[in-house]
Amino acid sequence: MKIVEISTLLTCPGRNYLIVKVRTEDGLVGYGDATLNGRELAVQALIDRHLAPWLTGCEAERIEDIWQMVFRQTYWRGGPVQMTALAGVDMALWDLKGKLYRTPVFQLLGGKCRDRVRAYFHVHGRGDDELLERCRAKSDEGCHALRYSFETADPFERATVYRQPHQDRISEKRIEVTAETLRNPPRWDSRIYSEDLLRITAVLRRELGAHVELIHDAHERLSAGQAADLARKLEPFNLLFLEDPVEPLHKDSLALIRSSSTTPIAMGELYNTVQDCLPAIQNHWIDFLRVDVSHFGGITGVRKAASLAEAFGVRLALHGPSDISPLAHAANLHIDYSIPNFGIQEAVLPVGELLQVFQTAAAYRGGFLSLGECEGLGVEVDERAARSFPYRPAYLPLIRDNEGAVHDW
Ligand code: GCO
Ligand code: MG
Repeated sequence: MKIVEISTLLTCPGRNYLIVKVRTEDGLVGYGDATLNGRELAVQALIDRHLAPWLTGCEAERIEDIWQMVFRQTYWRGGPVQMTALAGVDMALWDLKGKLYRTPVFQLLGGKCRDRVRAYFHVHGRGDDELLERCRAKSDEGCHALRYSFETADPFERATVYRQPHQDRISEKRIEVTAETLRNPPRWDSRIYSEDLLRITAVLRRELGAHVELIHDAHERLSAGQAADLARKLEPFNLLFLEDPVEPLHKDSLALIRSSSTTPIAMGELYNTVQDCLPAIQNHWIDFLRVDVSHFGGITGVRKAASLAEAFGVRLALHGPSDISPLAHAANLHIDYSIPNFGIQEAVLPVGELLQVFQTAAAYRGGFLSLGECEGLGVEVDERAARSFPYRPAYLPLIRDNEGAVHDW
């Protein structure tokens, strides 16, 4: 069954998503997600101009072979743009194969290892009180795993507020910034943030009790020493994990954190290949691997990393932010169902205009995600609706330190 067309659709139902569509000679269609936040056009050009002509005519069922062709035979390996393009094509091929055999993708991956998938959600508050109130509300809804973030005022220059990356509470969308905002970015001070994090975490643990799972994302903003110190001081509060304590290029820093503390560590949303994950996994520096199905060569790529992690007792907590589409969130679920070393799933529920473009078989109830009856990924794409929400240029935010130098975001 030959591929006759690979095309892309860039849509902005609230934020930008790049949808990949693969069509075969039998008229079957599969969809995948190739969204790379802030670099959508680069991925789109790679798929439309380079991959589509090259892959047209290939056998659609030979998913691994196509994966190897794109990963190895193009000579230029890895990197976020290429691995996102590959991810979109790979996901679409799995979707298509599921539709061909009229079965959900998790069946093709070996079948279910669990009946439902434990999920965690983002909770953001401006200060201790607001954060606590929102955590309580989320936990009253039945969600007992919370990734908390907050804003903190500079004690010396009270007008300066430090913000952590977060998603809007109502729409669950990250607030993207315009070119104008990039010229005057907000400030950041890791020392002040670390002190406030310790205070806020103590409040949350005390007020929410021992059984709520707490997750904190440091978003690669700390130095190795700061992260090691913080991880050690967070031990009494029993986090499920501390995420991305250091930036991804500083993999060796994880060794210092591990030798200083027993706080579980999660990392991986900025890794693109199994080779990127290797040191963290084989040295037992992390407890949870958080790769992103859309930036890691799709389901085929993530399955490779999952097997490697399984051998070292590392569990998966796949990246599931609002900047990947319901197609990728569904792909996450199919993987979560079918791997033995699942940990927890980061979740965002589709709202607003997103629901006009994507109808997903994924459902959420009382802290768990599940998939209803479905074929392929279980996501219907309304292309007409997608076309009615044209691309809007948007950027990831920047921050600078108090002297005005660039700081990791
Ligand atoms: C998370 C992440 C994201 C990223 C975003 C960047 O853990 O959910 O850190 O929110 O900031 O994916 O585009
Ligand atoms: Mg993160």
